[in-house]
Amino acid sequence: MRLFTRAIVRIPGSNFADGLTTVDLGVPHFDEVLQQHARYCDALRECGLSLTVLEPDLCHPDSTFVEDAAVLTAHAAILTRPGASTREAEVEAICPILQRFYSRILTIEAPGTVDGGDICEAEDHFFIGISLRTNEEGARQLASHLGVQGYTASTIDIRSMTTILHLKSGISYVGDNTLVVMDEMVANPQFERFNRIRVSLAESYAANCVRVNDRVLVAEGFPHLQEELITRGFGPLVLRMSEFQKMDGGLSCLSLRF
Ligand code: CIR
Repeated sequence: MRLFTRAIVRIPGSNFADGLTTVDLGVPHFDEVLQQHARYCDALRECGLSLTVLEPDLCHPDSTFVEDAAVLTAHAAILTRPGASTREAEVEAICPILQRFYSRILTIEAPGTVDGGDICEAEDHFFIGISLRTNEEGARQLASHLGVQGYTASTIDIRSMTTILHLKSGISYVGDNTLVVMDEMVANPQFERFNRIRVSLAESYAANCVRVNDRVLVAEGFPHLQEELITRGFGPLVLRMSEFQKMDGGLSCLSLRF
């Protein structure tokens, strides 16, 4: 598992609640959004990361979900081309920040679309979700960029799954050859070579967790996954995510780690 030293985050804007969502969990409370975000940033620092904290971007209410605008490998930053038109320009905003850290910046070109949330890195292999946001052409371009860097890639079509927005809403690679997988996807033959931690239907939201150095960030309120992680020797760091969940957001989307 890659060791991370840095992360980029963006403070949510006051119009955060105007972002896209497919769930009906109520309107996020902005004070609590900010608190949960601040705690998330502290957690990344506890994991040893130094943070680049970007100011709120009121032109893009979803822009706190920075993960969707880029895919960062050990060798290059790949700017995505988000599948939702309201999010397209988030990429321009993140580009100069990535240029500070990466000399090699690659792009996804039209008609390709890719959301970072659909990209799951598992050591030298990348799973690419084909979703309502990431299309086949975007996946093809991304796989080609990754191939040049020595990675392999394969696609997983999640378009028939109504309960998840992105691939990583349903699976996470937590290191030690282990995937955390929501019940609905656990039988996928592509996951056979991994140890799998199965997330029950009742805890589905928790399948989006994030390994950061020696900890695994996991959403609060999902005790079975938490126990399972402990049993297998992972160190869960539990974070309250209720307000981000209301906007289809999970732990991974709130940062770009590298
Ligand atoms: C969206 O619909 O684009 C945002 N409201 C949520 C994005 C979540 N991102 C992610 O899972 N990577």
